[in-house]
Formats: sequence, structure tokens, C-alpha cells
Amino acid sequence: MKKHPHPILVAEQVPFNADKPKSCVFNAGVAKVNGEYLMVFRNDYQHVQRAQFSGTNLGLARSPDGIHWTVDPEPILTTEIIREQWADLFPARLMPAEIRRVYDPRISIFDDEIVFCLAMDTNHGVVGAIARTSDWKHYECLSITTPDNRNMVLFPEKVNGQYIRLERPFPIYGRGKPEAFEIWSSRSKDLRYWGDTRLVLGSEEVPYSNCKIGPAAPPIKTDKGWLCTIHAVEKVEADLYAWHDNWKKIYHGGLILLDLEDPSKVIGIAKEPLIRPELPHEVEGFRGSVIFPCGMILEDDGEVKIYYGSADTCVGLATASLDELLDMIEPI
Ligand code: BMA
Repeated sequence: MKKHPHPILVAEQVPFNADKPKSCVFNAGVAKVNGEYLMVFRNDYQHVQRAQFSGTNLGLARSPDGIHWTVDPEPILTTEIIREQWADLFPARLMPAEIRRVYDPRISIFDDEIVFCLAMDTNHGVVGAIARTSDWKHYECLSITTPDNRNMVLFPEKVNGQYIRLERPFPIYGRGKPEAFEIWSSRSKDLRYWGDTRLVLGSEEVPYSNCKIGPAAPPIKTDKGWLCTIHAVEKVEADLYAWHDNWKKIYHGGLILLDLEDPSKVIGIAKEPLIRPELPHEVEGFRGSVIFPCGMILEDDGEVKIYYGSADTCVGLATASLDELLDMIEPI
């Protein structure tokens, strides 16, 4: 993988929340539509100077080449917008406070419409949401999961007549080990009703993870299978660089290959991390040593662009040829 030495999106490029004591842009979904690159990124900001962030927006950036980005003047999605447009998802007596924030968008294009997967924090748990928009103003909620679930990504096309998603529930009861969450998949005929849920990959099968893993960017189709990025967490003893105390998790980007006909079946895995935190902007930030891919584009010439949240602070870009990535895969 070849990394761009500097982040390709930083908070200083964002026209909103620039006045806040801290503002971060990271975990961005990316799609290419009629030659233009679109990025929906997460923007966490503080109202006042203190350790924790107090608000999260989603912003939209556009680029002619996937490298140089211009950010739209206003956020496209805020907690307030979602509280207003999705009020009927929750009992009226609990709204609007029930929805606390939406974040970590992964975007897909179906029939010229943008379909997002989002994580949504509510007072009754974290849910995965799937939403559709055609104007960046109105967001139709197609489905939400039960808690606790997030990191959902959609496959770019139906497989055997069904939409497929990867997801990462995080159950805390009923298992021998704490905080070891894994990747599951579900299918749907219409993006609304999901079922046929299967366990895809256990965290213990990923050599560079000792706790949790999750789906990263929407997969791309290759002759050999569905190429999927994951994030994989390695807990360490020592404190890592962060803007708060007690940060002890390294997030690596990883790669797996899923069966073309049955994408709930893993057929290969890269035994080494695909993207490790190494560069200054990857190891130092709000949470240092975090690589969190949410976007992947296959170009016509076979180059693959992988966009990742870097240290929960900015957006990084790594590139490789498709052949290079497939060569990393070993049968599981
Ligand atoms: C995960 C998610 C991500 C975040 C990562 C590192 O659990 O919350 O949004 O980037 O932790 O903080």
C-alpha cells in the first residue's frame, strides 16, 4: 500500500465549526458519481474547551480527483435534522432527546440515489441505520437495527437478488470473553427487512486483533471474490498518544475476501494488517493509532483508493493496485 504522506481532509478545510476549540473530521464514506468523488465525513466538535466532544455533524466534500476536496458550506446532516425527520422511529414521549448523534457514514449508490449506513447513538442503545437521500436534505430511514449494532456496510450490488450488509453487533452477555466483537452479515430484498443473519468472521481468526473487529468500507467485486476492508483492534498495555487519558487500543486496517455467490463465507484473509498506524497524523490525534477505513473506490485502471479515519482527527488515503491487494490474501 502506498500512503499519502499527509491527510487529504483536515478540520481547517471545513467552513463550519472552525471557531470551536476543537474540531475533527474523520471516518468518511466515499463514492464516485459520474466522475465526481463525494465524501461524507464525520465532524466532531467541542463547544467549550474540555476533553470530550459535544457535538457530531456529517459534512459533504466533493473532489474532481479523489485527492483534493472542497467542503460544502453547511453540514448536510445534524442531530437536529435527524431528530426532526426521524421523530416517528421512537415513542413521541422520549423524543427529541432519544437520538443523541449519528456518525461513521458508509455510502453506496443504488439507482442514482445515495444510501447511507450510519451508527446512531440513542438513550436505549447504539443502532445501525440505513437511510436514503437524493438531495442531501431529506433522509428517509429505511431500517434500524436493534441495539447494539454498528459499522454496517452495504455491498454495491445485489447478490442472487438480495442486498447484503456486513455489520458488527456488540453483545456483552452470553460469551466467554469481554469486548471481542465480530463481523456478521444479513440479507434483504428491499433494504428494509433484513434476515438470514450469519456469523462471518470471529475476531480470534484475525492474527493482529486481540479483541474486536468490524466491517470497514463497502466491498468491491473482483473475479476472485468480494474484497472487503475491516478494522481490527489490538489492545495494548502502554498508554498510547491521545487527547484523553487511558487510550490503549490500536486500530489496524485489514483485508478479507468473501465468496462471490455466498458473501457470508470468508474464503481468504490477509494475515498482516493492510494499513498500520505509522505516520505522525496516524499516531497523534484525538485517539492516536486509529486507522478506520470507511471508503474504498476501484478505479478503471485497477487502482484501489482506501479512505480511512486517521487518529479520529483527519482523513487519510492509501492506494494499491487491485492485484497487489488480492496477492495479500491467503486461503482461510
Ligand atoms: C470505534 C468507533 C469509531 C472510532 C473508533 C476509535 O469504536 O467509535 O467511530 O473511530 O472507535 O475511537
